[in-house]
Amino acid sequence: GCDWKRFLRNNWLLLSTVAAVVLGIAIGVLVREYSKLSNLEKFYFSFPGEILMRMLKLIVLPLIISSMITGVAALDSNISGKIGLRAVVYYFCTTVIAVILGIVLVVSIKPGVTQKVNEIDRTGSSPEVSSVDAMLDLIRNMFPENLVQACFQQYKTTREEVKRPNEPGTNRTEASVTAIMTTAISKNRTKEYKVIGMYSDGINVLGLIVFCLVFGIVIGKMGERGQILVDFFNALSDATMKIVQIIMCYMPVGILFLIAGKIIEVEDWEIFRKLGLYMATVLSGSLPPNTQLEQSAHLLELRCTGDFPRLAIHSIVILPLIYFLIVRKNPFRFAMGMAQALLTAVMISSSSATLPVTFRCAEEKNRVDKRITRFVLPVGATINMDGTALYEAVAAVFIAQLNDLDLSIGQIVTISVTATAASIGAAGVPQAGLVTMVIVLSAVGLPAEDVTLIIAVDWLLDRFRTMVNVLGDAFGTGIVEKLSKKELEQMDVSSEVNIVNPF
Ligand code: DAS
Repeated sequence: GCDWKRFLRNNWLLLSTVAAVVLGIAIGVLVREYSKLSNLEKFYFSFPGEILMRMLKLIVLPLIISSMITGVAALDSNISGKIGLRAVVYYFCTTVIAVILGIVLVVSIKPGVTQKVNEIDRTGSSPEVSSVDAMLDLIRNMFPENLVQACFQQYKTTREEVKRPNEPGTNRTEASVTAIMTTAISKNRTKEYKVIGMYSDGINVLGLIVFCLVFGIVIGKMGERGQILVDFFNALSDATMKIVQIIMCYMPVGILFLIAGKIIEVEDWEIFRKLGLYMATVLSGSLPPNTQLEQSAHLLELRCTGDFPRLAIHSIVILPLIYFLIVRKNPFRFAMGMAQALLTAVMISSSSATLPVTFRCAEEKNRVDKRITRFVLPVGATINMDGTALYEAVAAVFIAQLNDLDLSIGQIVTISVTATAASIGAAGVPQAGLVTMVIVLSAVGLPAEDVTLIIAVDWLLDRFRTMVNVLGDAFGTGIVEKLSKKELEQMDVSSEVNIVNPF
């Protein structure tokens, strides 16, 4: 009776999004089967989905800026320091756990060992990118030279620019990655032309976060004169969240067309059948050599799908366990509260564009303190990527196995460290993890060009690692909130004392 109605009222958005996914898949499959759409028509088809993506990306910029600044300004710098430290420790520990989990499993299961890559054409040079370059580029991004430009950073993606990556100020990682992809494409190693462009539209979130952090602290300390700015950004933050609410009403429509459009567009339809077969093999516990599956041409890519079980262990066992041990509440209930955000992450494979939804779920459904979410979520979405870290470590070991290379303990440690760094450096945009993988490969002397071996399945894996990334951020808010309870309560008391009646 009444309970049922309440449930509907509280969850109508989630329910209609789920319905949209189901309907989208059905429509996608039907259109694919029964009509021959031209490429252009396929492109038109997902138009409503494209609009959703644009709206989400649009709102991310004011969201990050206003929430970071007000989040930091609202806290005493002493307290925000403590909260920040806790968040960073959590991010770091969970990322390292993810990497270790990935490495232990891939080293013991050895998915890449039986397959040889002799057939791969290795002529032509792939440009070099060292881990030093990667670190420098990461730090470089923290200090954008132009704040306005940081909001719509244009990565260097033309061939012309790739030719001279040695100029001062050039982000060598990006330049090299582009060169590698260009070579791969010219050798026809990949059909995913989009890859080249994937890095080209983005916000330099890391740079903005660093700036907003400093800005928030400064205006928080300025007293009365700073208050006008604090008020301004508070109002901006409220307005932004209102707009997010509006966008979310459009969400089911957008998602329906996104998923249907993707199903129509996928070329390698076989991937799903083989995936099922592969998963069945993995789940049944063994990988018998020379099965039919083993010989199939796509084995190379399929091996990487071992990432699914790994990602699942991290998100169903490890993260919930950490949450339970610290917060002492039901982690799955918390995860259910995040359902809308997790679903969105799978659908759009970008943790940055999912951020508005993550905010709403954490604040409205899970009732996490806004002083925590505002400050902790934007940072988490940018630097905390458990799924990406796991994936990069696994893929690097996998590629080493394909190359018949026995990794020493030292090299495995190097892979772990660079995979952690690469996940921090990866932007929260689709397939960013594939790009920063180049760093991991170069660090242990593997052919960086081999990232192209796993491109074919990356779009699919990307969706699930993005979900794990978002889940990790979400649990982080709950955990940091619990750990900071004392400070937050103290602040309530002291702010009550400090309220001065202006009249
Ligand atoms: N898809 C990215 C994200 O938004 C990261 C990745 O490509 O690994 O989290």
